[in-house]
Amino acid sequence: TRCLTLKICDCKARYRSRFGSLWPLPQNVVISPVAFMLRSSSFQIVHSAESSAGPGCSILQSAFRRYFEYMFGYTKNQGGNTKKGQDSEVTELQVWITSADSECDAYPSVTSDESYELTVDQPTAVLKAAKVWGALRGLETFSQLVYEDQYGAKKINKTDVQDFPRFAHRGLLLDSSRHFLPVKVILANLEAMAMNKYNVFHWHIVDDNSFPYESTVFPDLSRKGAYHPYTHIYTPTDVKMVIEFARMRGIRVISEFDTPGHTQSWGKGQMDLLTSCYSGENPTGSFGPVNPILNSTYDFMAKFFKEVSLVFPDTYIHLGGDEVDFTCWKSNPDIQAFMQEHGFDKDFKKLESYYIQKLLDIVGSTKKGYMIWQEVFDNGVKLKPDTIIHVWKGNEEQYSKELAAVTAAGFHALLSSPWYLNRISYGQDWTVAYKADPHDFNGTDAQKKLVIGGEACLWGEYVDATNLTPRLWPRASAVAERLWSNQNVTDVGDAYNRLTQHRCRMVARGIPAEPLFVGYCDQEYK
Ligand code: CP6
Repeated sequence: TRCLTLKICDCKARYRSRFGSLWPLPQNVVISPVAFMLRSSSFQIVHSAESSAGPGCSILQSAFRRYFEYMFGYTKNQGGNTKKGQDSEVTELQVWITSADSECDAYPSVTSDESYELTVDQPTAVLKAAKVWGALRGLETFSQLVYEDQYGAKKINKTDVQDFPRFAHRGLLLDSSRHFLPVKVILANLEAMAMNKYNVFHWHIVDDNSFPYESTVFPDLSRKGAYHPYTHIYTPTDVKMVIEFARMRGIRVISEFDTPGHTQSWGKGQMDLLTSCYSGENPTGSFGPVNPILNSTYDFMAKFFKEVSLVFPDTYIHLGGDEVDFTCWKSNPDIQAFMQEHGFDKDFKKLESYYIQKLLDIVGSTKKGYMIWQEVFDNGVKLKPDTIIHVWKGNEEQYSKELAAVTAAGFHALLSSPWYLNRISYGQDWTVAYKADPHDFNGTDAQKKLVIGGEACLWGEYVDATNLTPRLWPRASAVAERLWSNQNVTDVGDAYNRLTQHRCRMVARGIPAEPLFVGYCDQEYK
C-alpha cells in the first residue's frame, strides 16, 4: 500500500539509497561499505600544509566551526572517552585550497569555481578544491556522509567524491515587500540554501505593497513606503549583514528593484515618480507605473541605482520589467501627447521599451550587468549581449519555446517557470519541480550552454515569517538537485529516499522543513 500511495517507488521497498542521505547528489561518488569511527574528542578540521589558505581565511575558519557543530552538536560527546576503539578512525579532515588565490576575501560570482574532490579514508580525509567556494560545498558533502550507527556512535564510510555543479546559477527568490521578512528569517534560509548548495539569493526587496529598503540618498522611500518606517525596514547595516552572511556560504546576493510596474510603494516617498491616472480630463488621484516621459524620472533612477550598485557588491542587478499594466498610461493626456510626438502611435509596448532602454543605459553605466524578466525580451528591447533573461511565464510547452527563442537570439537564460513554489497543492508536488529540466527545449549545444541555471521563487503574497520556511523546504531542495546534479539523476524513488533523510537533517539543524509524506525523524523539530 505504501507504494500504491506513493506511486514513485519501484515496490521493492527500498528504504535507503546506496547514496545514503547525500543531497544534492554529487557528480561522481563511490561509497565503500568500509566504515570508520568519527569522534568529536579526537576529530578536527584543519588546513592542509600545502593549502594556499590558512587560519586567516575567515570563510573557511567559520565554516570549519559550523560544520563541526553540525556533525557533533554543541555539547554532545564533549570530553568523553578518547581511548581508541577497535574500529579505524578518521581523526582529521584536511582542507587543501590548491589555487594560489583562494578567493577567501572575494565575493562569489557566476564564474566562481565550486568544484571539489573529497577522499574519506583513515586516519585522514582530504578535501581538495581550487577555491574556497569548492571547499564550502565539499564541507557540506562531508557532513552529509556522517551518520549514527545503532549505538549512536558517529560513523563515516570510506568514500571518494569528485563534484562540480551542472549549472552556475542556482538561485532562490524571496519577496520582502508583500510581507516584511525579519533578517533572522532571511539568514536562516541562507543557511538552508548552503545545505542545498544554492549559490544565489535573489532578493525581491521592494514591490507595490511596501518599500522596506532604506536608501541613504532617498530616505523618504522607506520612511513613507515601508509598512513601518523603522521596524519594517532593512537598514544599511541589515543589508551588509545579509550580504556577508551569504558570502561566508558562497552565496551571491542579487537585489531586484522592479520597475516600471510593481512600484506603487515608491510613489509615497518620491513625488511625480509615478504616472497620474486620469478619468477623461481629470486626475483620479490614483497612480500607475513609473512616469516614463519626465526627465526627473531618469535623474532619480540614475541617483538611486548608483547607490544600489555600491550597496550590493554583486556584478549583476535584477531590473524587473514584468507585468506592466498600460491602463493608467493610456488614460494620461501628457503620455498620449508624448506617444504622438515619438511616433509610438497606440503601441504602449514601445513606450515601455523606451523606458527600459533608458534605464538599462543608466544602470549599464554603473558597470553592472543586468537581469530582466522575460517581457523585456519579448517586447524587443535592445539589450547588452551579457543580459540575462529570466523566464518565468507559462507551462512546459510555453517556457521551452521561450528558452529556445532567448538562446537563439544569443542571450543567457535563467529558468523559473516550473519552480513557482508559492503555488501549493496537495500531495508530493516536489516531484513536479524535480522533473523539470532547463535543457528540455529544442536547441543546439551552443544554445543549451547559454542557460546558466534556474531559480526557485517564493512570492510573498501568502507568506511571512510564520510559514515561509516549511513552504519552501524541502521543495526548494528538489530544484537544488536539478540544478547541481548530473542531468541523468532522475530516479524519483532514489531521490525520495535521500530527500526524506536530507529533510530530517535540515530539521535536526533547526530548519523547519515540512515532511514529504508519512514517517518520522530520529531528531524531531524542537
Ligand atoms: N510580483 C512580481 C509577483 C509576480 C511577478 N512579479 C508573480 C506573478 C505570478 C505568480 C506569482 C508571482 N507577485 N513583481 C511575476 C514575475 Cl503565480
